[in-house]
Amino acid sequence: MGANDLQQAITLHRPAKAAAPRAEGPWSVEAIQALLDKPLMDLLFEAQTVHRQHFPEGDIELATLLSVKTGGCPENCGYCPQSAEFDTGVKAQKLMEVDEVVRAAQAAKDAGATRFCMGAAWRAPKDRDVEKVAVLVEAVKGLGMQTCATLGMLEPHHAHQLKAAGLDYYNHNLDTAPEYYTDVVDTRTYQDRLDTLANVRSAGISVCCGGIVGMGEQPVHRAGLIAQLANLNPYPESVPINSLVRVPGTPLADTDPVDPFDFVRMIAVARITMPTARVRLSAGRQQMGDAVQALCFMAGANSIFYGDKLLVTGNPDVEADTVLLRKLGLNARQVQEQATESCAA
Ligand code: SAM
Ligand code: DTB
Ligand code: SF4
Repeated sequence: MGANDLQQAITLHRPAKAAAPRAEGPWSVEAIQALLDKPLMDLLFEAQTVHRQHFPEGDIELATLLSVKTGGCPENCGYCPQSAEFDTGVKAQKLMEVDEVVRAAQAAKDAGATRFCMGAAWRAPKDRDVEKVAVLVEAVKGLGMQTCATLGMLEPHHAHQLKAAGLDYYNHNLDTAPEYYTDVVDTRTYQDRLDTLANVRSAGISVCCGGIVGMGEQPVHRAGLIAQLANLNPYPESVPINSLVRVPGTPLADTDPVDPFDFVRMIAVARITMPTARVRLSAGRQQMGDAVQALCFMAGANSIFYGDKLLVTGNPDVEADTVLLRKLGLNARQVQEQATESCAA
């Protein structure tokens, strides 16, 4: 084949046309479904184009999680190892003391994390719980980190109290489409979730809201989740996309694993529909492999949970992530600094 033939073959295979920047919402479920159904390479190209327009530096945000109050939760979220209804072997623990939390946050900061997210297995915190968490938030903020908390449903006065303590983000996921929600949890409603998100917004706290892929949902439910997120006005500043961690003892433990390319598609569509959000490649990375994670970054993921543990399940360790980021040429400066420090130690 001559050079001209080769050029022609390439041109015939894929007309080289840059993806047009998309207008922002409102998004119909059908429009999102159409994106999810695109040929993967076209979808990746479009997502990467949007990504580069809004995040020219291409850095990956590193957020560390800590379960500050573990297990014994009265809700029955079918995916969750911390529900008291399921026998998962998770031991309930009371709220951690401030100095323990500060030690963990300082260690996360030293490892390169910029955000620290405190999770509590509550349906909704009581006034006295919020008072205690406010102390934790203030202490972590004092270390110069961005603060995030995920504590369950919040009343307006709780949100204001946390904001006053220095809370930057509140994580509260919609998890799936409204029509599938009752298949997953029935101790609260979708509207309860939306009400908490509105309370968080009104208090001036940035919203971290996403969902889970791989809970036995249909493709239309995946499109429905993205439509809900992208049509929040404004859409969330952070969008965690979790791949279900199938924990023995939970009702969803035997669900079929999600096709990795379908997961990548969800990241890409989150990026296209919420162009300025930090899209977080969240739970499930331990089961994912480096190549799929690399595709997720290509699709526009620019945040990860960073640290050996999520809340109660595992996560790739810091060293593995450092190696992966270095191999991919991501966060070159941070990775370099960390390597120098560990050599000096
Ligand atoms: N109790 C609070 C709540 O439900 O909002 C905060 C903690 S809860 C563990 C935070 C989020 O973690 C859930 O909304 C869900 O999206 C995610 N999550 C929990 N278990 C998971 C699992 N096994 N796999 C993937 N994501 C999970
Ligand atoms: C989110 O979207 N994922 C995180 C965080 N927000 C709180 C939690 C993932 C939990 C995975 C299972 C576990 O370790 O409990
Ligand atoms: Fe409780 Fe949150 Fe787990 Fe649901 S996801 S059982 S509310 S800790």
